[in-house]
Amino acid sequence: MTISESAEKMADGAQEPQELTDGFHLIIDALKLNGIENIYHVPGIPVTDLGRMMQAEGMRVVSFRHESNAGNAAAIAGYLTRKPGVCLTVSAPGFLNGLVSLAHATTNCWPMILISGSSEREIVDLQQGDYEEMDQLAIAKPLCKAAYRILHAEDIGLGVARAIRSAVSGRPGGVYLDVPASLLGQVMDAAEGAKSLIKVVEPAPAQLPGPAAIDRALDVLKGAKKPLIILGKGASYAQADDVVRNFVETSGIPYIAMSMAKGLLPDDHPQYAGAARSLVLKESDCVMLVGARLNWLLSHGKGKQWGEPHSKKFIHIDIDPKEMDSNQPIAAPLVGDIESTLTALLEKMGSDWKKPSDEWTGAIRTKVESNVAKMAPKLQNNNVPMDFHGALGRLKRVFADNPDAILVNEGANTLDFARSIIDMHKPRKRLDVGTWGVMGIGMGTAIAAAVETGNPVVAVEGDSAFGFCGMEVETICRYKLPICVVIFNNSGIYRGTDTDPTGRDPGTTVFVPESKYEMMMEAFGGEGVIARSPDDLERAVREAIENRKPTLVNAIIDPQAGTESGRIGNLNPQSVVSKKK
Ligand code: ADP
Ligand code: TZD
Ligand code: MG
Repeated sequence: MTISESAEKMADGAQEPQELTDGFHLIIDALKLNGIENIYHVPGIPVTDLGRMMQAEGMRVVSFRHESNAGNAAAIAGYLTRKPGVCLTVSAPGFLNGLVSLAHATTNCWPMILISGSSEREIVDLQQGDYEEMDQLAIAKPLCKAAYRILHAEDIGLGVARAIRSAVSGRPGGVYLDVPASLLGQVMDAAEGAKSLIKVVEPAPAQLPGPAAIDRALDVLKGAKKPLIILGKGASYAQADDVVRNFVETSGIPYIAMSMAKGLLPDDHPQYAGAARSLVLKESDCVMLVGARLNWLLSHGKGKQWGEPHSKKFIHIDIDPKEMDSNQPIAAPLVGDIESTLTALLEKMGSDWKKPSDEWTGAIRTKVESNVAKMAPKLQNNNVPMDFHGALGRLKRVFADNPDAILVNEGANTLDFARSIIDMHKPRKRLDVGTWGVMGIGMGTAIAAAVETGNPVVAVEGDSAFGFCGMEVETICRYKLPICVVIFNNSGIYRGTDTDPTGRDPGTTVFVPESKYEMMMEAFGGEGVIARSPDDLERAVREAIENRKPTLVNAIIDPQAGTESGRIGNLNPQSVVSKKK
């Protein structure tokens, strides 16, 4: 029924005046009914009023300057909360800007819903040239886990419920929800509307491997002389922190943590073998993957790094059966959720589980200690200009004293060095570029981290990485968020030293030297600081965490300090021809 039809009906006096609801309010009610309170948004036709009404109805609506940042915020909100993070955009260009983050969420197995307004279906489908015309549903479909369009107000409850369940059940991922402009204005009886909403019951049901799979895995573990556990961000996403810790400690098996799983158990845990990574990957004879894929980040489980030729046995816990045998044969697949699976393993392990030999754990401890000792003096340097070690050595101390602060991290050298130098002490405190290594996640991630947790956030950003999302410092100031952005300013991508061989232009990877990024924060009322020494840097970041004011620290790093592509330079293709020259 349209608004004028319902008004006519009321004027006729054929019925008592009806209480009405509309598409706008049904969407809001459906989201709120399912516990979704935060929206990451860029306004415009046809969703401007939807954003306003969401705010008026008590939702927290954070308006961004660019949809890619709003989308990255929603993606990480999903990771942090196990509820879909919601990004709300306009049609065609706004939708496309949000799409990279939807694909990023899907790739990382994080629940997210991208809600985009869309234009008149009849005109779009006949390609008659509507305002922001685009067949968004068709474009989104291959890039996310599921995509739906809602055409009728009475289907909004169902559409939102399907989106939520698709995003969080099984392997989580991104969902696209297409909301045509005409849907928002559709009206229906308020009581009928309320009845049409669905509160999703158990959106992410437990999944248990059968008893035979548990026995098989324990047999493989018992046969291992040099076992290793690898914790991935699926394990930190699962929020089964106590069970994970109990399993690791009961088994006595050394473990390493993938980037975002750092801190799931504190990085100073005696079983943590992070500083002996090369040794454990090479020498282990049995590897148990817990919410981590054997993708490029683990060299697909093969090659020199893994001590190939090897006959390692793999045990793999993952909620997605298709992940098994994707790169290496899995001797003991455990298809299930991490909490249920580890609980089932623990029950059968009992209290007299035989821990790995002192020979294995002792060799790892020795290696960890010698590597840590080797690194220590580098981390204490007070060089000016700063290098990565001197700067990060100080930030390591700051995080040790502020274990609840959230570290957001992107860049190449800035990412790789920070990952190995800064210890994390609590779960889900390290948020970074994820599986794709996307530059520009920083500001959206920092904003969502502050909004979802209320904790102070320190975003350690390569100067290039920051450039992809830097305008959101205005958003940080506008919402007065406790975020300290630290730019590792080496005046370029990897290094600030490239030149154009023809002498005409700047080299392709360099920026204006020593750009004054701190002025960007000052422009919007935040604190801007230049740090030239490790002392300056440490002081400024401690102060920002303490006073929770939006702050940008421009940390000047030696332009020569970095290496090409950080630690993954080996992935660059080589030109034989230009080498010859
Ligand atoms: P990392 O990059 O840290 O190695 P990945 O993103 O590669 O981690 O792997 C995460 C894995 O965790 C995915 O394969 C995903 O299916 C899985 N996963 C996500 N949530 C759960 C869960 N609750 N239980 C089990 N596996 C999960
Ligand atoms: N575009 C996107 C969206 N993601 C990317 N990963 C890249 C481009 C390519 N890229 C990297 O992989 S790292 C990087 C780019 C542009 C920037 C590295 O420079 P930085 O860090 O200043 O951020 P360091 O500390 O100077 O190495
Ligand atoms: Mg740089």
